[in-house]
Amino acid sequence: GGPSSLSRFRGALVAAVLGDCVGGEFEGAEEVPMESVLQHLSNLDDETKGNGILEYSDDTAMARCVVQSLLTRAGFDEQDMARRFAKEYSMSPGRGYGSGVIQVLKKLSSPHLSDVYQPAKDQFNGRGSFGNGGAMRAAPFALAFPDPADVKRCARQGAMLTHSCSLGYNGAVLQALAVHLSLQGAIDKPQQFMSRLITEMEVVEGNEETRNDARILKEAEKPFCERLHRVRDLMDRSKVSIEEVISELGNGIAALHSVPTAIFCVLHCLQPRECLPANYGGLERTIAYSLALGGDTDTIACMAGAIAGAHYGIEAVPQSWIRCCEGAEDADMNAGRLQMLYRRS
Ligand code: 8NA
Ligand code: MG
Ligand code: MG
Repeated sequence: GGPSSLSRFRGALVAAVLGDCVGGEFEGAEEVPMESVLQHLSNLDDETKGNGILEYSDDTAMARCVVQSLLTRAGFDEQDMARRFAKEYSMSPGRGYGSGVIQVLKKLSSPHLSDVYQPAKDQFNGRGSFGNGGAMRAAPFALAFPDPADVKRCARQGAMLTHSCSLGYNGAVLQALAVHLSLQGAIDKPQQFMSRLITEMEVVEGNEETRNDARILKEAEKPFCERLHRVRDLMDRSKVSIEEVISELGNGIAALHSVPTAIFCVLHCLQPRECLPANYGGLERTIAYSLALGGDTDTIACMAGAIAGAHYGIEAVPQSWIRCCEGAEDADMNAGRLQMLYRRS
């Protein structure tokens, strides 16, 4: 479909859920052979295997809260969103949340809380979390607002409800921007897409908080910009091994070690690759490749899925995968509602 078509909205929200659900199988694994990934994915096509439904984890649970809040409040309302995160956690605490964020979610459910951003600020001795938990749920912001200024501001504020370190919330801004650009067809020109992301992130990271956090954590002055330059260098290479991707970009639970990685997965899989089946389309390649990196597979595949889904559209998503994943049909319904909000803004 054309820029901002319904197909792209549906692809983004649905493929994010698929990445989370199919990625759960390998989460935390150090090495994931591609054969294991392909076996896992081919089981989804084989209904006789009856491996039941693959459940979604914290990534989708929190993204659903973001979607419901944006739709119900017809925009960003931090009080409402915080309440939904807290309620979702108390109803299903077993979705694989990060060990730190659980404390924030418990505090957010207190009726006496006056500042919804305070619990996140108290994390890690006042430094705040740099985990990818803000980024993993950032895609819906790109699907709710057409203006990139709104996308950046709301993705940042939405992430700060749990992640107050700039290396956490700036990852959410980057992920939302990547989905925003992809929705408009910007990945048709991958080099320009990367240049636009870098230009945007130069501004996003050009402030005192980012410089401070980066210095304390011994990162480059503009950590996400530096990683995006690495993505661009890897894109230009004809052959890149999985080991090189992991050592250059990472596959971990920090936003810095996973958001640029997810972006790379999408760009690397625009073309057919030797290690991936020839009958796979780009979206299937992206998800499979994300899983083969190991580490935080559900979250990297979820973020890569959102960006790739916005690029290829819903037609690229295998029906059999949708049927196997909890929450995928729901995401499909909500994508249309988000597009209505997007068009109204
Ligand atoms: P979080 O805010 O608890 O952060 C995740 C982890 O990152 C923390 O538990 C810490 O170990 C570490 N961390 C974050 N900030 C700091 C800091 N300032 N100083 C020192 N350590 C820090 O949780 P989240 O919402 O960011 O979740 C991130 C990931 O954890 C998600 O992928 C989610 O799925 C989950 N998770 C990951 C795995 C895995 O093996 N990759 C397993 C279970 C859950
Ligand atoms: Mg998860
Ligand atoms: Mg994860």
